[in-house]
Amino acid sequence: MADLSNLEQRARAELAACTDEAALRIWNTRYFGKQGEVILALKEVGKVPPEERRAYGQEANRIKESLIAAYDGALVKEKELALERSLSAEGLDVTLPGRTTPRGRLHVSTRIMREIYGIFADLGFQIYRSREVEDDLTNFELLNMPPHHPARDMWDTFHTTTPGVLLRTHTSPGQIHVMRELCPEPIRVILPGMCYRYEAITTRSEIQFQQVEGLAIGTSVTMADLKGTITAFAQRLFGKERQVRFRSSYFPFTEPSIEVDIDWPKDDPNADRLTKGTGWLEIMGAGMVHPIVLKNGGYDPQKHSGFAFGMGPQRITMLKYAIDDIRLFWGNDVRFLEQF
Ligand code: FA5
Repeated sequence: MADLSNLEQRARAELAACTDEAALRIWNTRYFGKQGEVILALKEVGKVPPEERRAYGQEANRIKESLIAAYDGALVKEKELALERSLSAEGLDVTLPGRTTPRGRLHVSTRIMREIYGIFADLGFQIYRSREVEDDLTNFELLNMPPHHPARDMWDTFHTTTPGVLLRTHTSPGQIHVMRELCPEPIRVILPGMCYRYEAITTRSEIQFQQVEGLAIGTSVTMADLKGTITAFAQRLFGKERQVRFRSSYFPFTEPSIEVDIDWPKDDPNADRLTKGTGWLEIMGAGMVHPIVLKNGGYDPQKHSGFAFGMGPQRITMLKYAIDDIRLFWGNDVRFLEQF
């Protein structure tokens, strides 16, 4: 059976000898931990002869309560002392500048998208949003790519477990949606959004990237309108000195088709790597809307014509700010993001 008065005296003396918080915590474990002396003394109440049990229990509880109160008081006092010690040792320099709260900002891709929207708004284009999860019919077939058409190989596709449902590989299926909604009205829209391709990730290609599609349909839209629109856009975004190059190309949904390149500054040491030694970076595909696509959208190719383009804003941002790795866009490294 524990000697309660001896236990209390010892505990109080040891508590008084504690000089810091760590010592206090050790004291607490010694007396009130799982195997703590006070806890064990309380448990022993069952072994006490019945006639002494009541008195023993009361005394043990009194000691417990009073030691806990003493410990709590000592802990509070020790914390105050520690604060005083640190204030007098380190001093408080009220002339130090305050800590600034970091300010958030728009992601560089959001900024470039808004810049693109602004330029096309000036040219009379409205924004039309289209879905990212598409069906095979709209992403391929209605764009003149029947099943097994070899052109489908140009877009490595993420399919879903639902047959015929996929992540759009480009914003072009939006052309079908907007045509079917607005036919037979003339159209002048851009369709921005995320696209997905099952491709190898490199410094210039990602599996997830944005595109901005453009579509203009009317009764006398020509290739000259397409070239004029793209040149006006490129020079507003990059400056008048930047050169635009049109190369003939192939897309199943345009006829004729072109690819548009912008010259990369020759003095940039990354020029060779990013332009594969050509000095030009491809920023978009484009062309005159194919008669079959016009028909699928509800328009009569005898009466209507149109142009379309699809550009990659990440590639455009790389050009504008000399960014040498496309993976930085979705890497979420603040050191990169806070530069814009
Ligand atoms: C297309 O996706 C066509 N739908 C574009 C088009 C629209 C042509 C309308 C004609 C009429 P392409 O696969 O070339 O084309 O992609 C267009 C642009 O998206 C490219 O020029 C490039 O800037 C960007 N892009 C393509 N793949 C990636 C990728 N993996 N990572 C980043 N940007 C990409």
